Amino acid sequence: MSDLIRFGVSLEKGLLEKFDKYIRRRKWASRSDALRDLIRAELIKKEWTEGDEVAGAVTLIYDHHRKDLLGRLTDLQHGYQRLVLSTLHIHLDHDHCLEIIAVKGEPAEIQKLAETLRTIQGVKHGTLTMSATGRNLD
Ligand code: NI
Repeated sequence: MSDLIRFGVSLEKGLLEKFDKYIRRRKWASRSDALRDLIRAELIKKEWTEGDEVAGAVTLIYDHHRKDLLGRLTDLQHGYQRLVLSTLHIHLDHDHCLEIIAVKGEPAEIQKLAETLRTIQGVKHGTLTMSATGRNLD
């Protein structure tokens, strides 16, 4: 574990009250925990714009009856094999599938893959969860 360093933070009273309210609502145990998570969130944002390797997940909801779409999705994942770590397919109901594609690699390439996947005809919703490899977060 990294060495912990204590430091003082000066904030406007009103801003601190808002921050404490936010901390309670988000169920953080302390200001330190909240600051740590918020700093990491900012570092992750930076990794997605300036870094060379990130990790995340593409989540897709699509029409199960579109057999052409299934083929296209699989072809794309084979094409981007270096980025795709694993895929979880869930049959949501009679008509819908949920697919979670775990990805790791160069940020711009992952965003391109996510954009390509979520704009396939028949995909009803697609999101990219932008996370990190975890290496640069402490
Ligand atoms: Ni399915």
